[in-house]
Amino acid sequence: MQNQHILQQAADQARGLAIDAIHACSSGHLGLPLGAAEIGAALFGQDLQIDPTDANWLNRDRFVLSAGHGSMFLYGWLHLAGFDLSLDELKNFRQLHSKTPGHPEFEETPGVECTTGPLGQGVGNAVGMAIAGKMAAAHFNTPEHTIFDHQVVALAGDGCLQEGVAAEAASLAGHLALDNLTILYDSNDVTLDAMANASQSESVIDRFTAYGYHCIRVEGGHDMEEIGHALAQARANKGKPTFIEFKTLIAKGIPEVAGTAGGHGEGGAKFAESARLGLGLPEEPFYVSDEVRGFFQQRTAEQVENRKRWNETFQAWHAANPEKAALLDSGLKREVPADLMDRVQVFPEDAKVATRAAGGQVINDLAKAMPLLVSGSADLHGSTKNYLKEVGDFTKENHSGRNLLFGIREHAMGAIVNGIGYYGIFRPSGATFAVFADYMRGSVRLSALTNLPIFHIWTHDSVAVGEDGPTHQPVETTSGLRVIPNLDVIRPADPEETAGAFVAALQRTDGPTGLILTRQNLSNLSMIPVADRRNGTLKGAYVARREQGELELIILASGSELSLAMEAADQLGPTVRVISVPCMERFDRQDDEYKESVLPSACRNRLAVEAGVSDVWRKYVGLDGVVVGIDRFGFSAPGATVMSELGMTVENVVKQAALAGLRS
Ligand SMILES: Cc1ncc(C[n+]2csc(CCOP(=O)(O)OP(=O)(O)O)c2C)c(N)n1
Repeated sequence: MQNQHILQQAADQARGLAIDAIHACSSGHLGLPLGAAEIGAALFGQDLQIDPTDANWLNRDRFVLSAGHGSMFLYGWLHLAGFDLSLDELKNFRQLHSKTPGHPEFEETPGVECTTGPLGQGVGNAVGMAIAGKMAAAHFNTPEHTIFDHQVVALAGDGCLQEGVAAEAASLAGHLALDNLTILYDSNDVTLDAMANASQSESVIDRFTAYGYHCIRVEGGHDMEEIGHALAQARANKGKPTFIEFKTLIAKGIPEVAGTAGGHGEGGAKFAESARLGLGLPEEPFYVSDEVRGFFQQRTAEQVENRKRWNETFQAWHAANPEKAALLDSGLKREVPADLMDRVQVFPEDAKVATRAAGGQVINDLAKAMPLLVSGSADLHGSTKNYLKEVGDFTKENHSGRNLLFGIREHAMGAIVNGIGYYGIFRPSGATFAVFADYMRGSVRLSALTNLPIFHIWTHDSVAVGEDGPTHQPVETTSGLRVIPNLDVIRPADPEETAGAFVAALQRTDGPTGLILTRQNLSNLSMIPVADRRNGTLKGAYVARREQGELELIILASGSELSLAMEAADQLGPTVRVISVPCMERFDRQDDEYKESVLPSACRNRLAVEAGVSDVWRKYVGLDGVVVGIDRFGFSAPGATVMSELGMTVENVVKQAALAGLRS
């Protein structure tokens, strides 16, 4: 390798930066930045096709530090490589408003492709980015012009690879033969509490061979030449993803802790002085030599040239393919057609349809208007009904297919959908039964934290699932999702609200949405104007039935229970208002005037009805209000029987409404 000497120097200086940053704040993880320093040098000094002066260059390689605890690895290398991340930012590691938060955070730091820290997620994100890269190539490259041909590289440790989410995602990537994906395994035989062999005895590399990867084992994980050779092989490899196991020494550079679990965290930082000396660094902390700076300046100049050459191709492609170019542009800007709602058919007034089935029609209408919408399911397309007709499946042979077959891998589905979201051209969605949303919760939480405009379809939304019994009957799931900040949870009441719900999900560009849909058929609530139901859903809540005369009681309901509320109100009399609340989060974002117009504060006689746990509804009904909910698990019986046994009947709502009214 040509630049072996200078890259080795850079590796040791990167070690110094990590030691000094972690020493300065007395927290962080030293083991990985020190143990993988040569891997970092080979990646940022030689392998990765990136342009530090244009961190968001479209055809850049995506580098994902899945082992996000080793964030100083990433910050150190981004700094050295010339990204807009100053030495002062490294000195402010983990401090308020720095660009160097404890774990890498999307959109906080140039060059950070996704938020990582919860182990294993980054591997799933990288698989999503690799899928998106293949889709982008299929949608936009032409025989004359290649504009997408980058790689996705993830660095993972034992922790990531022990996690189920990574195993699920890696297995799918092998099946899909994603040869634009390389997973680097920092194999240092250490986790956090102990040596890795305290909890792991499989051969990880054999597992990846079984997944269908091209596997390379590098014994000399600190040997620049061996590392460079393996990375070059990965880049040249076609037809399979690549997995490289690098044998490394954790915390290399701090002999007191190197190779032990004590090297994983910040423990070694107290040896900063002697470590600097041992590494051949001067006493001055945060030291970077002029030679290393010069090397990376030269490297940046090459990368800029490389990107400019690509830019010429891009311009030629742009001129030759105006339609594709406009589509790409709209994807990057997360645009949706202004008349999206009108693109969705109006359902027959007498329709009796499950909202999952309505959703299937709606998403197909929307997919025609939005060619970059992709829709996946965790082996439940037949039940979740979100299969896109006539656009094919994404397979290893067909990268333009728009249905993603995740298999029974809900958690990976969440992480992969996020990866596609991070990539930023496509509008991805996943689907499974609502009760399994908890299997993917780790990824859903991250989509909310990172403001990703993705959505999930979660069907079979209550005890009305019926015969499958309590294992398949969500009661706490919908409200459990509602407590995740920045996640919109929409539970529509009929087909028209379902149309509104999908449009809301697609119009939202600053966060994820969960669509909670029924298994059972529901009546189309055609006594409420179509426009009220659709646009009311966009607002989160609206008046579904307005009182006549003085308002005496407000009934709030969502989803399948809206029809119970409407019937109960008819029995209770004209002074009852019914509010449909498909989405609490959207309603809570409305201005006070709208909220007051829907839910007048003067009326304290309030009742909420939803076939799920009751607590969240207290924010609308107050301590004096009544919630007709289900605060227990269900049981196996026909859906209508379970609903009525658990109080989800018009009679019970009427009875409880009397209580709500009497208490004033
Ligand atoms: C999902 C999840 N569980 C637990 C943790 C806490 N944690 C952070 S690092 C770590 C050990 C990781 O071991 P390894 O990947 O081998 O990292 P290394 O010791 O090589 O730095 C643990 C348990 C986490 N960040 N995410």
